[in-house]
Amino acid sequence: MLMRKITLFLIAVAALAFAAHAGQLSASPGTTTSVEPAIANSLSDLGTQDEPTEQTEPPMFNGLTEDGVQGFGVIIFDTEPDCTIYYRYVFEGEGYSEWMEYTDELWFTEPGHYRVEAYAVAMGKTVSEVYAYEFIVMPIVQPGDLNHDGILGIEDVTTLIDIIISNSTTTPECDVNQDGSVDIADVTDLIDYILAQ
Ligand SMILES: [Ca+2]
Ligand SMILES: [Ca+2]
Repeated sequence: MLMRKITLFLIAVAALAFAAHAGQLSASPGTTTSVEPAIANSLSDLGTQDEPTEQTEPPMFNGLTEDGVQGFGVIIFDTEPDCTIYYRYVFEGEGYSEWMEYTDELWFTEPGHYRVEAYAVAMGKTVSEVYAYEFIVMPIVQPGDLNHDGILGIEDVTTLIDIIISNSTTTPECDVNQDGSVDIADVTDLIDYILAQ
């Protein structure tokens, strides 16, 4: 029996809550990397097999996001209907997850770097190469929310004052009025905003 060759497409979509940033995303199909596909003798082997790929080239960065993207959904398409897709992912280089059966789009919201890999199995045999997609989920920066609790409050004011007085390293959240510098005007603007809430 001739083995069908199946192509997978890994497509990324932006988080719904921040769809306004979707224009910054690259939605190009996943690019094949030069790896040897896994050969699974049966579906039941998949959960226990050794990591089936050996990277022979640097990873392809084909889905890098821009600032302000809070989450990434990955949808995996195949070119044949009768296959099972398996995927795994690695977050911040901390090691791969187990291979898991793909049933629905995947969502990743924790800020950091992700690599998702997928391949297809039909009739107990691997029928595709391993396709990969990489992306970075960036945290949303709310000016003034220095402690990242989602609220503008007195703790943010005191932290901002401390940073300015001690000349500590600033973060993007410190620039409350978004004028490119961090100074006392940001403190007063933050206080004004809190009082007006
Ligand atoms: Ca806060
Ligand atoms: Ca400022």
